[in-house]
Amino acid sequence: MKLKALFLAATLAAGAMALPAQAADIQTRLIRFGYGLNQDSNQGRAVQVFADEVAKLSGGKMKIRAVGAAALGSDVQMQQALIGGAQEMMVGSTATLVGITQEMALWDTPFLFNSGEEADKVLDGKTGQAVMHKLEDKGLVGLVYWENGFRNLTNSQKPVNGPEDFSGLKLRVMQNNVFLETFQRLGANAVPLPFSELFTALETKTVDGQENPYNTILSSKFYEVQKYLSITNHVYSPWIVTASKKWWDGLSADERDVLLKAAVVSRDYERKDTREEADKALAQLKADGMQINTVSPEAVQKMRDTIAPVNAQIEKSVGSDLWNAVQDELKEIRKS
Ligand code: TF8
Repeated sequence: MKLKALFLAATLAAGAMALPAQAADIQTRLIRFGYGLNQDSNQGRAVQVFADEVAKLSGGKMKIRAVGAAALGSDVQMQQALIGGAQEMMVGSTATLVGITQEMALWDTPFLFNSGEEADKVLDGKTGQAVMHKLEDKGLVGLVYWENGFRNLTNSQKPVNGPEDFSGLKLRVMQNNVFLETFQRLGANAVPLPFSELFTALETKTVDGQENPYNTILSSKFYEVQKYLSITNHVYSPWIVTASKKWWDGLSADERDVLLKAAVVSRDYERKDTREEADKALAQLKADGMQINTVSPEAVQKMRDTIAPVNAQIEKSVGSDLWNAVQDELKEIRKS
């Protein structure tokens, strides 16, 4: 009798574990998820992981329709579609959100993080989450940060060995005042452009260069139109997965839970994949014929000094509380 009861309880427990997706309050949903890079990129791979996980956790009821290569629009256009409720989800640079939520400018601080692991701790910690939640006042819901990566400079004209080499270069920057001012201070002619227009702008020599992580320089084939890659690591860029708040507010708790859980799975996959691929991407860019130089620590220090005034501007737009909170968190992290 006892054994039978035990067996029954165990079977029920096993059944219950397989059950949630069916029993949970989950509707059949089609979720349009846009992103800017090619499908064959660290971004595209992680979107696929997210889509698979959402399907799994929802018992196939929630279906992600992933659309890459900015086919649904640039980051800024997609953000507006999310706010208006015409699109459900996207992933893109935090830098392109600064026009909507100025606190995001915190992540544009040049040389803020020394490693991806430091960035993870701050972004997933108190300050990172506080900044993310600011989006909700503006009609967006932030789910997780992914790694875009440390940014490096490419151009078609010359190797950049220090701040003096920026003069005369026409560089595309993200549509964001911090990036604009940073590169103006370095002496470049900085031109804000959406990423979706960048390849053509480089190809037609509308601009001489741009800056992005190795993975993106490779997956967007910039090596076809850029000769020089100068390693500066001048800023760490996060990506952020966002949802339309209009739409999110109409989801059940179970549906939100599926999306949040899948987002965390995709985040962990994406950061690992991005870090593993970065070194390989650099080697591949070299093999593809790019001329690569590492900017010396002394020259990097000169760059830092030249752009230091940008920090005051960032502190002003994000507020001293957030600014100091990140500095304190970094001090704590660097102690251990
Ligand atoms: C940039 C960004 C982009 C990303 C991507 C489109 O340079 O680094 O690569 O925003 O999601 O614009």
